[in-house]
Amino acid sequence: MRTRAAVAFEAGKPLEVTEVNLEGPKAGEVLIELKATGLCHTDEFTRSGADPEGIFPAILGHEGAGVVAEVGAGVTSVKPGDHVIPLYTPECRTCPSCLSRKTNLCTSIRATQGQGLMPDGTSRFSTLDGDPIHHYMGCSTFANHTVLPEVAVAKVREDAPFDKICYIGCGVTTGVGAVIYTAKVEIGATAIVFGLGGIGLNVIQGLRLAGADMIIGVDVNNEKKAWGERFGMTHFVNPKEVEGDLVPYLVNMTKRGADQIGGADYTFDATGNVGVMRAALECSHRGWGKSIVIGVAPAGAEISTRPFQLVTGRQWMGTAFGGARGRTDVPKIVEWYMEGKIEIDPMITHLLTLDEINHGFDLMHEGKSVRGVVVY
Ligand code: NAD
Ligand code: AHE
Ligand code: ZN
Repeated sequence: MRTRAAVAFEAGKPLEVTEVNLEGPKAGEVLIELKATGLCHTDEFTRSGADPEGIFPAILGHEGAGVVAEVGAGVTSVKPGDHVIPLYTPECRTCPSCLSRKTNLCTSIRATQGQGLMPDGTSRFSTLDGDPIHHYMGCSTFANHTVLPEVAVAKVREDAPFDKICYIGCGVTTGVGAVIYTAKVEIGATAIVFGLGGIGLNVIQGLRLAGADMIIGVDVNNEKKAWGERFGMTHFVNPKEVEGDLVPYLVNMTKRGADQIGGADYTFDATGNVGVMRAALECSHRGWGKSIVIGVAPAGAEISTRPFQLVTGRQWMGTAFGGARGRTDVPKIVEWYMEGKIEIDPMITHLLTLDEINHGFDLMHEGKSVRGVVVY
């Protein structure tokens, strides 16, 4: 079949909206008609050429929602007409990682996914001239239609609006999940969130849901103060306005108890800046602070700190997709949204057509959007 897609032909160049060929689903695969997709900073990271795993040409996008149009042989968990969210972190439930119960990082299709291919080692997308186009993060949601392995498809309730729940395909689950599944934040905790964008604001609402007491938001953009407060932030810090070092400033803010040792119980990096990741670790509490890296850093970037920071009991952790097990947890997070436990609507600041997708990335760069969503 033919479908329309925004194709990244070359790193650093705008996406080109054009017709492409899409082969139907093979055994174990699902054809999805996408209804909406969010624009995540990770799409921009790959488009820009900063992703060491980036392959071109590719159809980017990994934050979608849509309807099953057709299923390949042997598919049993979804059927045509089902409403679904594509998963860049699949859940096969049979690989050693899924069976370990210690991680959400299913390994069943990760090798071919990283090569921009379906599990059989081929691509379903091609140009009208027949040249292959790569898949991206196993999802390729910047297209009217896409094909995914069954293990990478979460079935969700049918009354949930596509232009909101697409955000659960990455940003909401990553931010809220980092708090609930990865950090396992307890009632009354103190927390610092670095970067109040599409991910950081979801960390903040996750902290509110978990019952954290003090939620400090840190961003270089003062316009993010009101955004953070909207979702539960209790204090805001702009590092550019802090005199002296940021870490002691934040440690001082979190001082409590008889010994007056400061530091937050939990800190989160949602910037992708390795200097920020170090600061986040170092302002977590001596003895038990957990610092969670969410941000994705460019090729070649490395993190560092004095080992003393870890010797004295701080834990440096990372999270992908918020530690969520896609087919199990994504339908639950859709329920949380529909029941009003978490908010999504105010964070969707811009609705776009596929033809306007490059403008959506401009808005992200300018710090004007929290989430831009393409509606098909
Ligand atoms: P975004 O562009 O919407 O937000 C980034 C925010 O960080 C902005 O508000 C910006 O002003 C702020 N910022 C930039 N530099 C800063 C600094 N030095 N100090 C404080 N604040 C600073 O991006 P996003 O969509 O929220 O994504 C955030 C990061 O998370 C990206 O690196 C993205 O690739 C990554 N990400 C990771 C996962 C995962 O599974 N681990 C999932 C989604 C996104
Ligand atoms: N390709 C990059 C890594 C990118 C990365 O870490 N991606 C996250 C999801 S970001 C969603 O917006 C992820 O899921 N990581 C786990 C995995 O298996 O990729 C690089 O640096 O090579
Ligand atoms: Zn993302």
